Amino acid sequence: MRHYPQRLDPKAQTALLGEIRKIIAEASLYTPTMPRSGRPMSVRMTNCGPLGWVTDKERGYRYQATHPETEKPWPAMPQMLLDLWTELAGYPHPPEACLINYYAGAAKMGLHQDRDEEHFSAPVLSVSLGDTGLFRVGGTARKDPTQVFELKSGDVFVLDGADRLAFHGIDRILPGTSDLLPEGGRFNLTLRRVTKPSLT
Ligand code: MD3
Ligand code: FE
Repeated sequence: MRHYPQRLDPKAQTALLGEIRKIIAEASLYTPTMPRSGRPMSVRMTNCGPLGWVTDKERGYRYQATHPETEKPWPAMPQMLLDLWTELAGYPHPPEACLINYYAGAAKMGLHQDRDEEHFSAPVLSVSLGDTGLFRVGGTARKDPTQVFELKSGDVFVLDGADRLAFHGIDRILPGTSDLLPEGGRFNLTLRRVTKPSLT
């Protein structure tokens, strides 16, 4: 697991936030629901790039090329994010999905693994914007001991190797820790590869 504290300076954070606002204007944040129970998640989500991660009661966790409400293709991934992936991911193919999570005041995300992708050889790259998030990460078994890190605005994390399948979650955000978002809260962007690159 590689942590790049403050990899984006305040100017770059503002520029990236502008790109995220444009994406949300086209592909609004929606409230995902858990498979089977239909229970709403506290985090709101949207995506950019060729594929997006979605979940609902009927069809569960999956990647798809369209927004679940508008059924329009996801907006393109901003060049800044593609460049960040090229620079830091160490993976010779571009990311296919960028999940945009928005945590308002009391939102959190329970401990889980990311395993809806076709393969796990590509890293996951995460960018945080706005209020600090308390990020909990353990091992590849749910019962493994966990550690908590603060994810601050402008921080980038790259998860590869064994850490790619580590259990992780967001315990809570710390309101008022960043001035980037006037409305408060936290955005997290996760860039992923979903499909196996073809050998040709
Ligand atoms: C550790 N998001 O969207 S990003 C998720 O801050 C997710 O919104 C969190 O977990 C958030 O699935 C954490 C950091 C992250 C992303 C992927 C990981 C940590 C990870 C994959 C494996 C291990
Ligand atoms: Fe995750």
